[in-house]
Amino acid sequence: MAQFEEVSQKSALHPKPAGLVLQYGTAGFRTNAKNLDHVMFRMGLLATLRSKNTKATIGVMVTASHNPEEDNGVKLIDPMGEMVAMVWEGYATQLANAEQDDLLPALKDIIKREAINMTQEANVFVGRDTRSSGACLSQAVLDGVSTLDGHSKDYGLVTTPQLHYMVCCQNTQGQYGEATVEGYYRKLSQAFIRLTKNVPNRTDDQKHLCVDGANGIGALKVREMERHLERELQISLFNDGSSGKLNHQCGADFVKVQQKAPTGVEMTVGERCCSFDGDADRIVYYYSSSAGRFHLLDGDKIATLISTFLKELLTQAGLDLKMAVVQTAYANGSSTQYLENTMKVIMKCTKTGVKHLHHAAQEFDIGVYFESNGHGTVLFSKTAEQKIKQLAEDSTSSDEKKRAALLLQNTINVINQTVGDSISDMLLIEAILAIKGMTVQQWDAIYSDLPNRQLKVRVSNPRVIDTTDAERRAVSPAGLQEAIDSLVKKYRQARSFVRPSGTEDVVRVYAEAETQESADALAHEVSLAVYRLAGGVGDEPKPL
Ligand code: G16
Repeated sequence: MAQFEEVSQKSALHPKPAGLVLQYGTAGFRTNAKNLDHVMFRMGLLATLRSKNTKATIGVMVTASHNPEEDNGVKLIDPMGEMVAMVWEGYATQLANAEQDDLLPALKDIIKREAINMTQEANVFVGRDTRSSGACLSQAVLDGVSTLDGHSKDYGLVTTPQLHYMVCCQNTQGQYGEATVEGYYRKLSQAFIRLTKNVPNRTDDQKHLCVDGANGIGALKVREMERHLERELQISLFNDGSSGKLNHQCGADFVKVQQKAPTGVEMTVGERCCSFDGDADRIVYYYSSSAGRFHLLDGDKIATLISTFLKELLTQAGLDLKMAVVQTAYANGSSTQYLENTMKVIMKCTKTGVKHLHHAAQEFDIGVYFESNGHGTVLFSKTAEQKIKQLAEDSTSSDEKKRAALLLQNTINVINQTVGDSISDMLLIEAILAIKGMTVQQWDAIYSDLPNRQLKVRVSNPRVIDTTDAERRAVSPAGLQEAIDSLVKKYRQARSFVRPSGTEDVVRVYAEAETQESADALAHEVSLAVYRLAGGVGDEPKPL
């Protein structure tokens, strides 16, 4: 077949460094950009096969999100805008690691296993973040698509959630929205304005928000979005990429892990600030108190605010819909307690990675999912959306019910249900605070976080650590879980777990306890156990 000859010829122009082995991790492939050209070409091939296989448009996002500027990576997007199906992650790894001569057999193997009709049309949407390596790497993706005669549309610089949105719009024939960046701005901003416009007596101060763009794509896009917001939200943008380095000392990951303000943001005491990450699919909020203390409102606080708001609206609307909150092991113990015991919502815990949370959330009428790091969104089932619509249009329902149903409808429209989205989440949070007349301090006071600490440990192969129970317990290497258990017993209200990162070459350590000193000490001791039992490299971890 001519297509296969093309693959052999073109792939030689995107050679694989011999011996290089990469894994499709938590959110795709991620490593130093100089090792990724062949992966991108091959992901262009794979996305084309997936498109033929699903008879739908597939997305390929070139990004390494929160990683440093010199890294890059790729995330594959399935037809409804969700992360690519798990079995295709396996194919991706197979294809990325095939040596040059084995590429064609690997490709044919996938075609055979999935019984793909190679005459079927294929469509692939491609986007990239602001990394300097992005232009060449997305060209390699496009080359891969055209090699198998697929059609492609290059959206150029977009946020990851914008590309997820485009894919969903395209495959729902516009039902979810228009598959253009302008269409995205229009849908979200109209819903936001409808939510906030009638809130009485909002001052300019209340409409003001400081945004840290992480020197990335989110900064460019929030600027474009702002023009649509009719000054209902007034943004001071910092770290807009004009001088600083991507994710360096700024952005959502830095703020969450370091538990401190990013550099480059001029914070006024008590004022609401938020940080995006490098591809604008995560958000965290924060403020500083008059005593100079830094207060972080992470994904757990965001999930609490959103689920409280939704629960109140459901009660006012008299709608009996099943709502759940999905978290991971990183969720602060106080948040889980509050949601379970005070708010009495159904709670689920999954492995890290939005693909896991997203699927768990789909099982409910309303699934609120957030990772502590600020990655999350809300999913509404078709039934939930229909019931809300019916109520909003029902001329016999009371004013209170109607108002709640209309608020729910606009809430649905401001949310990007395909994946976590910094811009959409920001608009939702700002709308909720406005409607509830709540300050960031009042939001923060809903519950108090247990002090916690996250550390990274370098080991020769992070995958020697295997986990179970939604990553809360280690099953290998031998003796590690026992060591963690006995360290945890030394502290009050303590909990700790370890897991290999799927985006960086490290083991992540999480610890929480009654005091910050205890959380820091526990995190350090667990890091030492990892270093000693899991093949640590470099210097032994030092106390904080
Ligand atoms: C990605 C995933 C997130 C995950 C994060 C860290 O985020 O989409 O679900 O929490 O990586 O994963 P890990 O701890 O395995 O490194 P992003 O924003 O970097 O794409």
